[in-house]
Amino acid sequence: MTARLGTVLERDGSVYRVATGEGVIRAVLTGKAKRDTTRVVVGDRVRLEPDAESRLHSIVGVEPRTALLERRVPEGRGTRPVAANVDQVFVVTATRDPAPIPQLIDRLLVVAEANEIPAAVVVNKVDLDPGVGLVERCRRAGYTVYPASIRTGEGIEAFAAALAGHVSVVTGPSGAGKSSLLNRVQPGLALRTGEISAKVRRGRNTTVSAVMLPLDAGGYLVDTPGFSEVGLWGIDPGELDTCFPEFRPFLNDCRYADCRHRSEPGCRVREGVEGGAIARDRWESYLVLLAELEGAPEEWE
Ligand SMILES: Nc1nc2c(ncn2[C@@H]2O[C@H](COP(=O)(O)OP(=O)(O)OP(=O)(O)O)[C@@H](O)[C@H]2O)c(=O)[nH]1
Ligand SMILES: [Mg+2]
Ligand SMILES: [Zn+2]
Repeated sequence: MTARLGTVLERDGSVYRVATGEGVIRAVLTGKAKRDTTRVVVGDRVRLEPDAESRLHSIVGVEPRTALLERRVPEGRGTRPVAANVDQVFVVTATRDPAPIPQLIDRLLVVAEANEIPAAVVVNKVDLDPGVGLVERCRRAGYTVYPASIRTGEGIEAFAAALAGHVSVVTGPSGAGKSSLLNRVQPGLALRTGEISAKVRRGRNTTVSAVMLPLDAGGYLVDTPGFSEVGLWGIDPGELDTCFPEFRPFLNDCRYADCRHRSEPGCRVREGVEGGAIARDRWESYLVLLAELEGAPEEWE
């Protein structure tokens, strides 16, 4: 029997929704795949076989991944894979409601960089506040920024064009407007969105798990639940500097090859900060993340 291939769109308990050439089917992990695979995630390309006894297909194998976006929940143990085979990440932040947290944006950008997935930033809710400083900050760091508003429609076309033909993930704090933006890009999606006040009261997200959605314009996008904290893991502290694109031109010229760009003599990054080529608060984000990585135990607990 020849297994056919599909792309995992969503997981509901132990059942996966998988897109195949003949439509969307439901499948479960069985046998060898269950033993060998730590986790099947949204975006995974899986091999499927029909199961004679049940209406569900069996996932009998997972194709090698080209990329895996994962993150660590600080209170949790180990890492949580979010999506496989994505080729770009959009960090979505609001200009207001909720107030943007530049440090959190930097963390999410570092997660993308460390996973070697190109990242861009969507600065949403520009109808509430133009967020000029925020837009500038991200552009100066070297990122493409899409100022956007689902109320005025600003930036939606440019964002939609950037999604077309790609497999993209949107990530960012709860309430930033990720699901709202995706609904606006493709109105038929009808993703659930929520009022901020209701979220705060309930203390939970409107979007509860990652889901991959086919786009009419070609490609897929993955909506993820927002979160307030993201832990870093598995990044060599000595390589964190390369996760800040605007640091890269300076990295080879520090006096010490293993410079951590704190207060070492002859540090070009530090000079870049003093001279204004690197934004000070980006460097400060770097220092916070560096300390976190240096303090992190090699293995979890
Ligand atoms: N004024 C304004 N409100 C917006 C905009 N985009 C989204 N909102 C509102 O912000 C609230 C949160 O939007 P969601 O799309 O649910 O946010 P989310 O990022 O998907 O949140 P989680 O699923 O919890 O992670 C909703 O009430 C939206 O109507 C915008 O551009 N301008
Ligand atoms: Mg959402
Ligand atoms: Zn240095």
